[in-house]
Amino acid sequence: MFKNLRYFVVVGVLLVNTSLDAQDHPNIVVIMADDLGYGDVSCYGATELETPNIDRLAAQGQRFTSGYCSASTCTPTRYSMLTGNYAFRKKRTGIAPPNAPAIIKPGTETIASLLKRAGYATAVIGKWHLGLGSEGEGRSTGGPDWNGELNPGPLEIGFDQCFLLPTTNDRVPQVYVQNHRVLNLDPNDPLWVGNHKPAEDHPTGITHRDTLKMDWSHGHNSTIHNGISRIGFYTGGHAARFRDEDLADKWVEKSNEFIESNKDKPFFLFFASHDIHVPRMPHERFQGKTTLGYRGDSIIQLDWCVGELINTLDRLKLTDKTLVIFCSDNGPVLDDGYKDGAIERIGQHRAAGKYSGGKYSVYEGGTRTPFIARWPGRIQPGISDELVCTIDLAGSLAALTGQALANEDCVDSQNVLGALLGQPGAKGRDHLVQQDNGTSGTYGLRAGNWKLHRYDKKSARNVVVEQELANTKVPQFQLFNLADDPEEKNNVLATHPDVAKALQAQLAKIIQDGRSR
Ligand code: NG6
Ligand code: CA
Repeated sequence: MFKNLRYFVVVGVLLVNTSLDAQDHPNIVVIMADDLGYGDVSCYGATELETPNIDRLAAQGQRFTSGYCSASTCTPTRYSMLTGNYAFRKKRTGIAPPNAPAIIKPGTETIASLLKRAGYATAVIGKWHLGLGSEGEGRSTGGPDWNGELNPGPLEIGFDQCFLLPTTNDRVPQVYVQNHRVLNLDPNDPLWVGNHKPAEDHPTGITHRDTLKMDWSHGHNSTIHNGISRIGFYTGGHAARFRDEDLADKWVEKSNEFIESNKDKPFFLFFASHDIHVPRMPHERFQGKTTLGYRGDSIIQLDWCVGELINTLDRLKLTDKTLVIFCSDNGPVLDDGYKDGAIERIGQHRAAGKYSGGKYSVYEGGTRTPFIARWPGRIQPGISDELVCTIDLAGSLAALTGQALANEDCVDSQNVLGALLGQPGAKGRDHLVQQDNGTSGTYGLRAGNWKLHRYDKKSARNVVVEQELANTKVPQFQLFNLADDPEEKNNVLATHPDVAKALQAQLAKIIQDGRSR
C-alpha cells in the first residue's frame, strides 16, 4: 500500500512539474520582420493587400497599438533586442558593413543566453547583421574569416545553433553561415569580401548596369550577384552562393527542422526574416501577387512564412505551448536603393499607417511597428494600447522563465510581461527612448502621450518627415502631443515649456546614467 502511495506521489509531482513547465517555459518564437511598417499588414489597417496569417496571430493574441522597436535601423534594434541595452550607449552599433566583427561580445547576457540557462534549445535563423568574428585578431582588419571559423558569433552569446545571412542581402556576400562556417564553401574557390574593387575588370552595377535584372537607384552599385548589384565587393565562394528568391523558403525549412527536433523540450527560435528589406526579390510564386510591386509581394511572402511556422506548431500540437511574438526591426522605406517600383505603385497604401517618418527617423513611423503576442490559453485575444518594445523581451522573458538578471545586464530592458500577456490592469512602459542609427545623437522620448525629439548634430536636422516629400529643417528640440497629433506635425514646445524641460532632463538623465532599469 505504501509502495502504491509513493507511486501516486511521484506521478503527482511529475504531473505538477509538467504543467508548471508548460506555464512558465513555453516555447518562444520571435518573428522579426525587416523594414515592415505599422500600416503594412491588414490587421493594422492595410487595405491594398491581405496578410491572413499575421492577422490570425493578431486575432488569437494581443495586438499592440504602441508596440515599438528601439531604433529605426536594423543593427541597433537587433543589438537592443538581444542584449536589452539601448544601442546609443555603445559605439559601432550603427548599420553594420559586410566585414564588421561581432558587435555583441562573447559572454554578454542576451535573450538567448538567459533562455539557454532556463533549459531552452536556442536558435537564430535568418538575417544577422550584428557582425561576425573578432576585432583585429589574427588578420589585420579583424571581422569575419570567411574561409575559416566565423567566431565569435551567435553561438558565443547563447545560441545553440544558427543559420544566417551574415548582414543584409543588399550587402555582400550572398552565402549562408551555418554555425561557425560558410555553408557549401569549396576550399578551392575561396571567398574574398572587401570594400574595394578586386580587379580592374571586376563587373559592377556601374560597368554592367544594362545587364541587371533590378536596377539600383542609389548606392548598391558594386559586385553583381544574381543580376543584382550590392553594397561591397566579393569574389569566389560560388558553390556557396544562394538565389535571393530562395531565402524565405530556406529559412522556413531550417526553422521547421529546428522546431521538429526540439518539440519535446522548450525551445527559443529567433526567426529573423529578410522581408521586406531591399533588394526585394520574392520567390517567383509571390511575384505579382499585389498591385504594389515587389515591396507588396514581399509582404505576402513574409505572411506565408508566418503561416508556415504557425502551421508547424499546429501540426506538432505545440500551439498552446508556444508564445509567438511578431515584430519589425524598423519602420518602412519605399526607395531604399533599388528601382523596384515601390514609390510608383504605392497607390492608397500607407506603409507607416497614420504616422510620419519611417526607417532612419525618430518620428513614430520609424519605430512604432506591428507588434503581436500570441499564446493561446495564456493570452486573451484583444487589442492593447500599452507601450511595449522589442528591447523589453529580455527582461520580460527572464521574468517569465524565472531567470535573475544581474544588475549590470540588460540595463534598459523592462519587465512588461503582464502587458505582453494582456493581463487586466497590467502596465507597459511609462516611457521609451527611440533612436535612429548607432550613436548619432538623434533621439525621440515618448512619455505618456508626450513626445520629445532631440537632434544633437546640425547635419541631422534635415529630416524627411514623409517619404515622398523633400527634407524639412527642424530645430534641435521639438515637442508633440501624440494624443491629438499622432503625425507629429504641430511642435508645441513653445506653448508647453515645462513639459519640454522635464522631458529634456529625463532624456539627459537616461543617457547620463548609463541605464534605465
Ligand atoms: C543604408 C543603405 C540601405 C540599407 C540600410 C540598412 C545605401 C544608400 N543605403 O546605408 O539600402 O541597406 O543601410 O538597412 O547604401 S537596415 O534595415 O539593415 O538597417
Ligand atoms: Ca531593417
